[in-house]
Amino acid sequence: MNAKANNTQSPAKIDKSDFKAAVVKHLHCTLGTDENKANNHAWWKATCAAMQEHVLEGLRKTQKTHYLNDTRAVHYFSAEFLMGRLLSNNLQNFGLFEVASGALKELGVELTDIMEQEPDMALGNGGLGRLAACFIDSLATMELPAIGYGIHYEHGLFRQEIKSGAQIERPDSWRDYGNPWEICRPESIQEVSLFGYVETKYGENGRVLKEWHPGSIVKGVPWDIPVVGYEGKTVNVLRLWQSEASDYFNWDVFNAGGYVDAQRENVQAETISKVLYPNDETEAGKELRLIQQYFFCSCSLKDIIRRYKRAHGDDWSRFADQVVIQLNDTHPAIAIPELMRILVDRAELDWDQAWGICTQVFAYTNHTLLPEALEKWPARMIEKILPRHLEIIYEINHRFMAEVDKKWPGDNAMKAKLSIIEEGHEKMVRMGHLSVIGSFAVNGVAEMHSRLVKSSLFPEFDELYPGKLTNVTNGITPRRWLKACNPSLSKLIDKKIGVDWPKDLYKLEGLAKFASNKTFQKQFMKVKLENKELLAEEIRQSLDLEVDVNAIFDVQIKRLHEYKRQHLNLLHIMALYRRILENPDYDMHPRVFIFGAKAAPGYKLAKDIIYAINKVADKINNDPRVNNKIKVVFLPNYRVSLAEKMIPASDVSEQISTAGKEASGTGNMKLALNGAVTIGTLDGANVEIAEEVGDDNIFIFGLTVEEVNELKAKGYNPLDYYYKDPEIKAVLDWLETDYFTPGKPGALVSIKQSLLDHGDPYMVLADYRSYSDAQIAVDEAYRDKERWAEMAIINTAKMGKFTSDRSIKDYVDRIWKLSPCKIEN
Ligand code: 73E
Repeated sequence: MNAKANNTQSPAKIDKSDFKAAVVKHLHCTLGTDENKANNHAWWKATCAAMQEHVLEGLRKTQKTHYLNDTRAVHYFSAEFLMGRLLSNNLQNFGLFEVASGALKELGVELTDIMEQEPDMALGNGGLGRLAACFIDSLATMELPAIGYGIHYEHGLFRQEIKSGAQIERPDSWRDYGNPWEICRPESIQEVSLFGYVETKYGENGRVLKEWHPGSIVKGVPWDIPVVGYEGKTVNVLRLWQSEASDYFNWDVFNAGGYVDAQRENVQAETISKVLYPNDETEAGKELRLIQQYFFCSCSLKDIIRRYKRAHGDDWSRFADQVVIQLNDTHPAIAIPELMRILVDRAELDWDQAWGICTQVFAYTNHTLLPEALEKWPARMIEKILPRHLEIIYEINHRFMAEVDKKWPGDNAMKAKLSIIEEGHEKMVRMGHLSVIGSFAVNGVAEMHSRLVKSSLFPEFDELYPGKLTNVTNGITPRRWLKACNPSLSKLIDKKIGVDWPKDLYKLEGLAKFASNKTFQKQFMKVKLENKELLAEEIRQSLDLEVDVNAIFDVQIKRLHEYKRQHLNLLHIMALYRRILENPDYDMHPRVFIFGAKAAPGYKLAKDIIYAINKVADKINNDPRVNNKIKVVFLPNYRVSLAEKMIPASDVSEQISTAGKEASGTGNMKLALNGAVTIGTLDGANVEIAEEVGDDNIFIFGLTVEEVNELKAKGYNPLDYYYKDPEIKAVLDWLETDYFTPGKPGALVSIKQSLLDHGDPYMVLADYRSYSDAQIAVDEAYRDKERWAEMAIINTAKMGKFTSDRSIKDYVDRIWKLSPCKIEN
């Protein structure tokens, strides 16, 4: 067949007229409308459909090549993938953005307008889910065989509205009008068992056989989202499982067997993949969450095994050569006993052989040290939902305890400490311990975090398994986080250093030599100003608020959490306001403080902080005495697509977590890449950003981890700071009045209480003065236009290390041992 007629010629050869014809064809034949009737939504869908032709062709070639080459592949197991929008990404990666834009223009349509029609795929909470999305982008770009496995949530992270200053959660419905990228694969449906009981039988030669009689069976339906690598050669897949009632499971027969009770436990199958738990950094502890985790792990393992068996039959000896599974935190840790179950109970391998395979297949990434995020499940709950898995976990632990005894003979305290089972009034299963024991590699996500994983989270495991614990510093994809989201800066960079940087980010280093060049400084800052104008327009539209683009755009965007300390930022804003009220000539460069943050719906103080930011914003923005020196902006519904607008327009990046609490952070990298200068603590990846840009190009403040620990050991008393620093006292007392909440005194008091009565667990007051001083230094630096431009350029120039391609290279070289596989066109 004529390739052109089929419209599947290589994307490199597509021109404007081809693209136009394809869009019009889909408008007619896929959507049943025409150019005169089509609205932006229809144009968006037709454009996606035109793109999807190339995407699917790339996917087919990739899958065929991987199959023919029987490639070893990484399987990235993650309960979250925060993909955002895909049209602009896919156009960019195929090199068709300009072509599409021109083609649509000729049809009277603005590409950037129709891109706004795409709902974000918000199947994640924050950094952990976005990291997974960046990683699969890099894997495809680097032509590595990889599959992402996760859950096809019907509702992603809630949509945030702000009503009278407070957060309201609304359901997210990302596929209400159909998602043009996903493909349902009914031919690869899997079945997953739940509940029921285990029967012990005796086989030949007295072998103990375990048979799990499930109380419920659900269907897992796979939906594939193609993942297009940069330059469009490899198209990998993100496979997301949707739960459905099983038609195979016959309740009448089951009940006739006498297991009537089991029916009570039958979960509504469809509820499993209904909604993403909106908790970031907290463990939900809910039965449905465990079922979600098991559901997607079981489907994914069976999918992997089906593919393996197609090539290798029942020969398990090569499984670990072909398959590596990366566990994105402990959320998929239940995959470890599930693979053991499949190997021991189903494939009838003996325990040691099965365990040998498992411990060569799994690797685990730890993302947090926060105690409230370390997953533990009541043993009773696991027993109820997954009775066989609990037995397997006990057996793993039994054997592990023997290992511990060998290393530390007779040390029962050590056994209790390292055991997978935490004894207490309720027995709990520690998923972190299970993950470390069942994996061949364990990594933290930034140098400092990995050091803390070794020294304070798992020190004994580090002693027991030398070399198992390691670091892979996080990264971000420069394709989305610079090339696509900041086209003006990208073009300027292209002109200056060539076009190779999206695939080799260390090339940005080439900008450093122009950092003090006045002409380049002007060009760089002109782009920043244009981006600020675009964001100012967004703010106008969203909040009906005018902001001055010559002011410093100071941005804090991340989930709302006490440890991230948005309230430290807020206290400082209140202090500036107070300084201006006390001295109308208070000398500062105008600043716009911009926030974006969602709070977990059940996290009261986090919601109170959002409310406080909005109330303080109302007051300051409408107070003529402020004379526009400060504006406070809270942009609702922070999400990937909003980040793409905010990041290019930022001057200052707020990375102000308590030292030791933010494992890495990735927003810090995105902002610096786009020329924002960081004000931050020595926490997470900030430490490595500081190393790269140098002390002169970052504003570091606050206690170090060691100082935090010393102060805690000595006895931290926030009242010391309250009484010694009149500004702290004044702003905290202000929160108790009705100044910001007229007629509602005390509406903001919970923040003061958390800092004074509840011990200020994240040491906001201890770091306040140092933060305020650093902000004065920021202000001074910004006023020196040339100095600031130089700092901003250096920040962009020195971000090479933080491409997710580098992270993936680290994983590949040190953990996964994968080779690229070229896809011929
Ligand atoms: O520091 C970030 C890190 O950059 C960390 O807080 C975050 O992961 C990012 C990527 O490595 C993270 N999220 C979670 N734990 N760590 C988490 C925990 C429970 C549910 C959802 C997310």
